[in-house]
Amino acid sequence: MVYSEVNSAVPVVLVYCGPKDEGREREFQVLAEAANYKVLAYLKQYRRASGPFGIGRGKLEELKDLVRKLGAKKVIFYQSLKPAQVYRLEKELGVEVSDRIQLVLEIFARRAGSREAKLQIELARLRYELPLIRERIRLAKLGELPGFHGGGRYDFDAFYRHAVMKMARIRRELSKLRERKRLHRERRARYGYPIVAITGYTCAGKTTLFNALTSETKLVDDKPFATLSTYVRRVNVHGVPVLVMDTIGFIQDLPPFLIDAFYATLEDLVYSTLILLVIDAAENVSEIERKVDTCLDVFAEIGAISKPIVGVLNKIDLVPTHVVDERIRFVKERFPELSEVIAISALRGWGLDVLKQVIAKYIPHFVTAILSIDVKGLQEPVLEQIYRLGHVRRVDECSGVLYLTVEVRYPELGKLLQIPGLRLIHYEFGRVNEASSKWEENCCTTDGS
Ligand SMILES: Nc1nc2c(ncn2[C@@H]2O[C@H](COP(=O)(O)OP(=O)(O)OP(=O)(O)O)[C@@H](O)[C@H]2O)c(=O)[nH]1
Ligand SMILES: [Mg+2]
Repeated sequence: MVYSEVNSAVPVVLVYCGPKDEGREREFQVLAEAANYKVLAYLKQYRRASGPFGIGRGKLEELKDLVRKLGAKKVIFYQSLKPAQVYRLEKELGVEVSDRIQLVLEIFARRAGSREAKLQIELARLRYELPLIRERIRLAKLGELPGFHGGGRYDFDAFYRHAVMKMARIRRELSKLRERKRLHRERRARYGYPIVAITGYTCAGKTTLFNALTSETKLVDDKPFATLSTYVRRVNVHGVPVLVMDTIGFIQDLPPFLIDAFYATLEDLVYSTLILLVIDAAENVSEIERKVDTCLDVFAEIGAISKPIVGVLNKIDLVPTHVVDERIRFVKERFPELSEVIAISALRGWGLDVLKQVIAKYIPHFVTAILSIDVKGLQEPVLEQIYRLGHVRRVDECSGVLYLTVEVRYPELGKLLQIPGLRLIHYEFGRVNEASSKWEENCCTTDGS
């Protein structure tokens, strides 16, 4: 297929090699355009990529022809290419060759705002490029390739060493940033706010929903990966304070190293109380299926699949009511792991009241906490205050320390923790009789029995 319309900057030819899949094929082009490429032509081969060039000889000739005739400056492959394939292809085609992972990295790099996001992208880019540099070193040593930027072979070695050192530096800085985040998370947990995480495939409308729930004005865009960091805001849902979290969108076929480097921002999901999985209801069922599958795979990978997950079919302003009903039925049947499925339009504010009712249903209204206080410093008014705020279910004493098992309405937990001398040992959402065996274990170890 050859395109005549002009889009933007660098002219490219896209190559898709794999099973026929309209959703994936279209998404690849959307990504290329989001990275500001002008797509001149899109070559497709519906079979497994293999061989020294990743495509068959016949297709390679076709590709060469297209590149020459259309004046393309770059060729981008859907499938990940091995370093040796990149160099063979570049030699044959006479233009730069890259792949979809590189494309995703370019978009991330263009859009990253926070320091953490920038570092994660830089680390992912270096991890991706290191094998390519290694291959260049190998070829230079075999005398098959001139030195880097026209220099000698040692330029490659120096560049490689520099990249390795830079990666170590970035890892150190990232681990400091993550430690700070961990402390933030602990503080949040200390005050007992449940977290409602807004997740979903890229462009599903997560940030639009986040803005609607929190009255924020975070960037919304019709291009993929508008959001690259998690944002958290406190809101009241039916009188209960809740932290609402916007997250980075998912996309199919990401290599593990990119998930590792980038989706570390998603570790917050593991600490959430409820996951909202935003789904674009305006897409057809096979797209919905592909995208929800991708999201659930990531949840499983990061260990968040056991949370209650509510499917939120968004953009219902774009489809007739009977289609919305069909989509709801389809998602419920196809994904029984979703606790329930509701329909909204984040843009128009439709269905947000129902959404809040659903959120209220899943967030616990009670917390069971184990608190400790020194018997020596204990005074009557302190005990009175504790009894007024919560329901003391059990009192144990061990080596001059009192351990209190208190059931408290969850908005009151913050007040309880402000009582001088009182320390939070452990807490769990729910009343005492709802608490898990883990809670029982914890209780037993605390009172020394
Ligand atoms: N018609 C309609 N458009 C919507 C709705 N919600 C979001 N959109 C549009 O969908 C596009 C993507 O919205 P975002 O909120 O940026 O989506 P996102 O899921 O945060 O995307 P990423 O951060 O890139 O992963 C924007 O053009 C929004 O205006 C909706 O309810 N109805
Ligand atoms: Mg977003």
